[in-house]
Amino acid sequence: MALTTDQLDTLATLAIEVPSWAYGNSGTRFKVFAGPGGPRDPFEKIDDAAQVNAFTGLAPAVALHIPWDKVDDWDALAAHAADRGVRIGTINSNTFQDDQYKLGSLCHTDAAVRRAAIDHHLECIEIMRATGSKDLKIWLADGTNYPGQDDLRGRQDRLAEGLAEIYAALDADQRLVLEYKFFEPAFYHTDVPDWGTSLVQCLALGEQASVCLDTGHHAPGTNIEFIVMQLLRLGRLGSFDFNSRFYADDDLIVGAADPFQLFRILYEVVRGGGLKADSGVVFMLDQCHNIEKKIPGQIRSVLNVQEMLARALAVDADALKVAQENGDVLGANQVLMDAFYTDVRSQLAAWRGERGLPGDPMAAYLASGYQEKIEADRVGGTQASWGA
Ligand code: AOS
Ligand code: ZN
Repeated sequence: MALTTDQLDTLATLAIEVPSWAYGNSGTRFKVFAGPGGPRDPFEKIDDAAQVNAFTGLAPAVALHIPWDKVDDWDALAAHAADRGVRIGTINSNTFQDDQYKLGSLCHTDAAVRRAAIDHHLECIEIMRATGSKDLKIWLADGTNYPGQDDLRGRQDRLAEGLAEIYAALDADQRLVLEYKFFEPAFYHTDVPDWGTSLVQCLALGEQASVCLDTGHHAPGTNIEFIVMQLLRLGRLGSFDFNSRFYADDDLIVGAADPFQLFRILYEVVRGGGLKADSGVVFMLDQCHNIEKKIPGQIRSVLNVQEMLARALAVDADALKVAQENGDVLGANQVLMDAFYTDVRSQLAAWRGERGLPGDPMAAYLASGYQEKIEADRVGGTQASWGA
């Protein structure tokens, strides 16, 4: 089963945002292994991210995390990105690393802490204006560890208040995307634990607020593609944070743990119009590469998304519809599985060749000498890391 020209053209619309923090050192609470050649500042992170785009043509934007990626001159950073053929994508706020946020940020009982958290987001919006970024992504570590520790309802009201003030500061062409996560770092309750809570808060804010779905933020067994379908149906799927997981929020390479799940998610994206420019869906990665080299890890990630998207596009929609309407249970399932089992690799290699890209981006990167060069050149300074 080969992809048609139309399907290949649709595939060409895929644009992935890579996370700046994927290029720095990361690890677990047990150990962070430093890798030679790690970027020392946001400019070098963008240099590395630009390599992913240069070899795959799939990653034209870089998501930043504030304050990790703060620079004195935002114009210079945006210009640097443009010079490297990429742009600044989503701005991620961070209210999880200051001591003052131990008991929460926007949901904290202390108005002074809430003020600090709101002001941080207002600063992020200024950075969006300076860099041309259109999306503010909010993930809150807010929650509690023990029943009775705080008033669940009070926290939800404070959250709504804080978000409303941040939302009111957005320009007409900017958006707020609210990420949910069912646990961690809080273990009893999380203030935005699920897509329903995120959606309810977004609906109260207005049209410029949507849900961010991180694929690692669900209980095991959750049918994530159902959530994708529902949010697209409601026009409120703002963005993905793609990664994969075996156990919790593992932040491993997307498609590594369960390619079939990624296929099912991307099938619902195709089915729900999520690839169309006016859908507003941003395809971000949120990953860490603890033991593998970062740039190859990111190249593998964007290729995995492309490959599963190609298979999702290969679903014979007409045959599927007929089987579904006839109540042909196994026939319908087979149509989907036929597409999933389609080996699209040689067709994708040819497709890349037609676009002036290497047929095998991973091999081309490894042969390019870039890795050896950064490992030799980047001596001195402090390597960036998750949480830098
Ligand atoms: C945290 O679990 C979330 O996935 C956030 O998106 C976070 O900002 C990101 O993982 C960077 O740590
Ligand atoms: Zn995330």
